[in-house]
Amino acid sequence: MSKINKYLNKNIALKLVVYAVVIGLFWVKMNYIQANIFSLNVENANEANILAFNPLSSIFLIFGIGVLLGGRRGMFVSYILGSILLYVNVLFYREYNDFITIPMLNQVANLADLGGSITTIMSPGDALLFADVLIAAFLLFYLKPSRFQVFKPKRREGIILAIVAIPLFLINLQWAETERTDLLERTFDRNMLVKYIGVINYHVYDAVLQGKTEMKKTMADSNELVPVINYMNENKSEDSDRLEGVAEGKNVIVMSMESTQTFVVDNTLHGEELTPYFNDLKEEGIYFDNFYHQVKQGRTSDSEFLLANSLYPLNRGAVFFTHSGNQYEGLPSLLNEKGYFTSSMHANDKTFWNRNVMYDSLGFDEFYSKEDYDVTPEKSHGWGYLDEYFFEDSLSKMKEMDQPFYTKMITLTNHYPFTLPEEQKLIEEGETGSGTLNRYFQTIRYQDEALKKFVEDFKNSELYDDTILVIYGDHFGISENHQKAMGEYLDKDINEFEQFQLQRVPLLIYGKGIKGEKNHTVGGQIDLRPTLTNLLGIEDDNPIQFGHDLLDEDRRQLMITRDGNFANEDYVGIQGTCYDRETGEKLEAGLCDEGFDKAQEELEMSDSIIYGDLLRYLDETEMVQNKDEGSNQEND
Ligand code: GP9
Ligand code: MN
Repeated sequence: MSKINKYLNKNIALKLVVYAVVIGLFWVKMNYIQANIFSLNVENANEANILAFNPLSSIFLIFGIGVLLGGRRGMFVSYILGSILLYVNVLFYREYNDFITIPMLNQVANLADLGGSITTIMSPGDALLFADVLIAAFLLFYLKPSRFQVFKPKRREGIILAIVAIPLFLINLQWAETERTDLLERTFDRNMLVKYIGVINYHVYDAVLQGKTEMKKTMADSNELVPVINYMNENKSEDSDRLEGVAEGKNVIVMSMESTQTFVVDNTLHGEELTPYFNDLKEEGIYFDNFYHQVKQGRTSDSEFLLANSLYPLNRGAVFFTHSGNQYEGLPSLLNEKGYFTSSMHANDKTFWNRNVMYDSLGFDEFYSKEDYDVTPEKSHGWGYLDEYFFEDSLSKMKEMDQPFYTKMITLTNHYPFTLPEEQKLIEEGETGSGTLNRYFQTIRYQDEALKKFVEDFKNSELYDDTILVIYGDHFGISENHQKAMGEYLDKDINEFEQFQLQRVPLLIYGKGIKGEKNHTVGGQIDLRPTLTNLLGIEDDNPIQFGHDLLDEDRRQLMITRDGNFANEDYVGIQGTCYDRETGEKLEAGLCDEGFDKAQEELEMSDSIIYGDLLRYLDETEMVQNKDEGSNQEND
């Protein structure tokens, strides 16, 4: 009897060892990836420990499900699928410094184009990330020391594993809350989420979020718009007269410059200016040097969304894809009503970023896409039509347009991977440790030359007298993957604060009658629409806009990023840390509380509008509000 018992115990012990080693193997791998491949900004020992602990609950969960559904085979399938999931995240992270969201999966065609070739982000060493799969296979199927049974888990053991995952996750969450309270409720930053709950749990969280957001539209009703309208009324800046209507009745050209960051302006390489033409041009117009991009996963399309609606883009996916069917009160529609002919010009496939669909929702009359340009192989490179030819063709089109017109141009050549034909290289490559940054200097320099030709031709055309030109950068070109090289070039350490400040993009308003000035106001792309309508002297009857006219001297200076960070006149708040905006010095955290709260409030409100498609209730709600105001007056 005792012999049998001994035998059984030994087998149970072996089983536990196999469980422990297989779980341990996956744990080590996941830890390695989270700590060494992702850059999650671990700030102290507590965070490092949370990061090391957080894979456990998800491992118990996936192996538990595996065993429950298919015994040891099921466990092995979980091991393989888990490994693939981790690897997909590794590849995505290398390219985007971000984690995939479910809405992004609908954009695979776009993603493939965006990231260039997938082989460039894979490396032979990655095979090591799968070496453990072989060890796991051996342990699960072949390990059989003499007088022991091979590992044969019972299905109900799967339930036990999955149940153990629950307290493990609760411990994880409680622990994470010591660093960040209400983590799951108030975190927009995926890097932060992964740091605290781990990448696999993050995907579960993302799936729950997806379900919730899908519910929101179905459940939404017009009452939800009331607090939003009230918020807008409370936060409105007083109408300013500054430069109001100076461009009344004029045509508008808005030029979105691909991947153009402010750090290139007035900067040099090998003693040569990177943007010599823009540097001079900006002296003749209103140039903003504290203007930030506010995009997230939708990149250029997010910047277009900000401009058209003065709403924040989404934190997950590109709103151009996920909510193109919503009702909007886009700037193009407004301008149409005021007699403008509105168009967008971009020599890429019209389906890219779902533009052909979304542009209709925003109210554009026309979209001049690739098929409307004389795109030939000789005039193309990399992403397609070279900027110089795009500019040339676009100007000819404008000369034929009905006036007044509003047209948005989007350049393309200065896009990752930043390559150029030999003849178009006007400056030597950079000499930093990053090929990407080194080439970026060349494409930036090229773009400036193309701009010069365009603006000079524009100035010599009849359009000049009646047109204002607004030039802005759409988003960063150099990601934080290249921080070290950036530090070499700028000759400073690129810390969290500097990285934040690198998200500034140029903004210039230029045209006859507009006097040159340097404007230091802190703002972002969300402010473009109210700035433009003020210049055009147009009454904008859409009450739901988060932006504040950049030209208004009493404006609220607050720029909120999609991650819930912010910059205002005095501070920059990044993930709970407060900095002096001028010096970059770390300050007492409480000073930024107000900014963080405001950021949270506005982002949530903007999300509720998009997820609930609330603008469809605008007319109804305003009618009710007006009626209320009317009856109040009667009572007075
Ligand atoms: C593509 C162009 C570039 O049409 O707008 O897209 P991006 O990668 O910058 O979002
Ligand atoms: Mn872009």
